[in-house]
Amino acid sequence: MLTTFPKDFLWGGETADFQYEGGYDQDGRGLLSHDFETTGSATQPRQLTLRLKDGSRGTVNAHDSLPAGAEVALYDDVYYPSHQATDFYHHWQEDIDLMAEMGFTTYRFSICWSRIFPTGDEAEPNQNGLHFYDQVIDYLIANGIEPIVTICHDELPNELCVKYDGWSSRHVIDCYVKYAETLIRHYRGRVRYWITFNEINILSGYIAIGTHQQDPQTRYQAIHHMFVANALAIKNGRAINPEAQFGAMYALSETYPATCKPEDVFAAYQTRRNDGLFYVDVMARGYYPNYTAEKFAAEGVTLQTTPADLQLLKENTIDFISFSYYRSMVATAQADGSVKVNNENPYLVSTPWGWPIDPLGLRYCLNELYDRYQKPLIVIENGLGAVDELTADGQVHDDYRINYLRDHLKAIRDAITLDHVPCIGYTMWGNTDLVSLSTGEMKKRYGFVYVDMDDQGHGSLKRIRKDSFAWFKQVLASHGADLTRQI
Ligand code: BGP
Repeated sequence: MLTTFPKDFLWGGETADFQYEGGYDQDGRGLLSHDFETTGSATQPRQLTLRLKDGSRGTVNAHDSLPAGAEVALYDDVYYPSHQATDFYHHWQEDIDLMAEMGFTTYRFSICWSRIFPTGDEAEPNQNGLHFYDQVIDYLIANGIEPIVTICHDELPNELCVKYDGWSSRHVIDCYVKYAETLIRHYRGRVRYWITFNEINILSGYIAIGTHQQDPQTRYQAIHHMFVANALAIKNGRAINPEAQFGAMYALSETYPATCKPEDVFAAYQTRRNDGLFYVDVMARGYYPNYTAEKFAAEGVTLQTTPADLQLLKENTIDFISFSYYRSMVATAQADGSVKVNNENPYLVSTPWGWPIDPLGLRYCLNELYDRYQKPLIVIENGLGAVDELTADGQVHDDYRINYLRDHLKAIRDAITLDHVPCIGYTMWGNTDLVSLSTGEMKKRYGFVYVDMDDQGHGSLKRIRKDSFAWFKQVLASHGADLTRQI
């Protein structure tokens, strides 16, 4: 019987290309949907910069529909966080050295689609792009770090959005499958774990699904095309590399009923199912579940599917389930039948960005997922976004992060040792500081490693170990047995 983490448990961190890499115009990389997104804040939504139909300048909230006739455009006087990000493109060796120093046994990162297929439509990949990740992957392996690769992290080459309206077109299925096959073939023998899509259950907007309009019909049709692309990539990927393990990644922060009133309990159950587990149901079980009809009717969605699509979904399900977990939320049934979901839980303390801190919710989530799917699980994103202060003598004392991570690791350990849930790995989000996805800020930091850069991209990009760096190193040296020791 296990009393702590299993010996072969995967320990590490993880990042996403457009938040971390930079080098947006280097070595043949094409523009990505995210390259047009400005910085924002907790109260100021990020914008896409536009050229309007009449040729004038405009902006739109990054998750809203584009005005008719508008297309995204870049302007010299605007700061776009993805262009430099925290410059992994030129710091990859130094950053991997720091991961190795902490004792990582895995590192999950995403490959930038437009670095490999700059417009998405080329017949042949950009060799410079493949070469960049050759160096990264080889260096990880040389340091005993197993790569887990996300094929698509909330993005697509911008040309696919402009020419085909992104995932609303079936043509993008072919583009994605060609891209996925290229990666699986090229990195065969070096990459075993593949994640087809990041947080597919919360993807929306031009930046993530590439569609100009954002109504439920457009979104769910796009998601259906992604389900088909996932199944085809798995089918062809298994033929290319039978050793490969395929998973998808979901945003599954837990949802609780606001009270024990039956209406609140049922509202929480339905919210959980419709907004989260629905996507896992399709990809892990291989079919649209029974409650789909009611879900789509309520949102006015009529899905176009073919018998061949449904057969593909059935025959090509994922091998493992990975998920992000940051917080829990609360659902309250409303008199008009709708559900209010928010962060207002009086029993929990929240981060400065209003996310309630709830380690037990992670144990709950792990149990819920294993009870429902009986597939291996990876906690692939977890961490604390906080304002870190660099002291005059160049240190960052982030005991709040150590506390957050320790409590969440204890919850995972309890799920493994007490509940016998097969959780096979943990990767902490943003191990090196990077740009926040939701706000585009630098001041919302997650890392073990501080990067000297501000919200406008100014700074030396110097890497500085925070206190949590030494703490995590101790945790890994003990294979997770020692979660208590303070540094
Ligand atoms: C997840 C994304 C990541 C990441 C993380 C933290 O949803 O997969 O890309 O950014 O959330 O979110 P944020 O950066 O907004 O704090």
